[in-house]
Amino acid sequence: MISKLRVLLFVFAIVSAFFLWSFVPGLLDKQELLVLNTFRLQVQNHDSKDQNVVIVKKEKSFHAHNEKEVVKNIKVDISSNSAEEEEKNRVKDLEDQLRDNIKDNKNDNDIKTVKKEIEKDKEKDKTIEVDMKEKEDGEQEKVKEVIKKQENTEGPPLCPEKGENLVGPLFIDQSLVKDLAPLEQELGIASGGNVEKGGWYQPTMCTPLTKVAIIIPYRNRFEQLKIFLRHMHPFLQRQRFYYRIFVVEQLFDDPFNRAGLFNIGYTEAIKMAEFDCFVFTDVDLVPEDDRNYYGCPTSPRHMSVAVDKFNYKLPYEAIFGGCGSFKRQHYEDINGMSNLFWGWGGEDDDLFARIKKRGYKLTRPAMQIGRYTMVRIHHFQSSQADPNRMNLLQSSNERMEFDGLNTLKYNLKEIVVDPLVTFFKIEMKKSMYNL
Ligand code: NGS
Repeated sequence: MISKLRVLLFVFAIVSAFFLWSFVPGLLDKQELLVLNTFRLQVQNHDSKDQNVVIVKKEKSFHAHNEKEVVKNIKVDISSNSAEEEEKNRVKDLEDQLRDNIKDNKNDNDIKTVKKEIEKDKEKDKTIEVDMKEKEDGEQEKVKEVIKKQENTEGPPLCPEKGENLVGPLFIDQSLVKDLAPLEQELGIASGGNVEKGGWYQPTMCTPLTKVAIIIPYRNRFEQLKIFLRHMHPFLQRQRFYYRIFVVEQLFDDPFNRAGLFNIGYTEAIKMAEFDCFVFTDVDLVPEDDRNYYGCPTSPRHMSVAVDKFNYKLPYEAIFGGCGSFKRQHYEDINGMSNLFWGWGGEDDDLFARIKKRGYKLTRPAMQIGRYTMVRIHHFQSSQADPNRMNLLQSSNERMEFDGLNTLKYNLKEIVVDPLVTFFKIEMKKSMYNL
């Protein structure tokens, strides 16, 4: 009798413990705790005057509130998925879409498109390698080179390979920078900051492993540029290399030539310093995680793999738009980018074809690290699509030899050396290419 009672009591205890556990709100797992701590740090850094910030967890993200019931525009997604899982989920989404299409009797073409997408995803491009771990080995080669150079010289020790004081997921401040002067004061060397006139920085306590030119094609996006500079200078400094930010501005009214401007940025930057690494980025793309390395690993790299605009997914496997990096010798080897894409679209697909043709492996950060916010402030319509882009894409491989760095035409009208950035003001017209 007593032993029966004991068993009953034991079962009752187990059931009620389970019941209570499921009602305790906000229990965090290890990953969530890690994100929460980082987040707390960022909130404090962001708003040191406001001591009353409360952090609450809502479903899969944290939000910061203050007393005045203003919900701060801060949100960090908790994503514990591995890159592999992310990809599996993507294929699963497509399969669900296909099932829905069949259920709703959508037309054959819709179904065929989704089917094709799935096939494409399954047979994944073998030239693309996704980091499955946070740390890359890509810099090893570079480190060896620099150590060799350093052997007989005195000076500070080498900078750590992947920066220091990295934060991880970052707060993205999309508020307007009304006046650039206070930011220049805060960051510029003239008033005690670290950024040298012209928008460059080099670590002083250690010898940098690489010299990176950040190149931005630009026209009429000043509000976005200011937000970019506010975010990127501290970001890049934590990565502990020499860098300089160049804006290549296309003057006059011809259609925007994004790839041509990258080529010009490259050509002009190497006249200024011995850059060995080039990051080509749009002005409206701000990285959400500083473990996303802005140097150059062994092969060309596509960094903007998970953009909020695309729901943090790759829109297609071979995309190379947004932000990417190249070692100098690799960019020269592919003859840079094409100069013939005038208007929106195609130039990045052409670049992808060049990389493939030369047999380079493309690397990418894991989806949870290569995350970006596309700044929407003053986001005007993209330029008109280039009507000739599909034709050009037919001949990407053949054109590589005679369309690129070796056939670049432009006039450099002015170099403006501002406290946080260097501008190249450019005249580049279709008529220069007999178009
Ligand atoms: C493709 C474009 C790419 C572009 C991508 C994403 O269709 O240049 O869309 O565009 N290719 C062609 O037009 C051939 S986005 O939505 O980011 O503006 O990068």
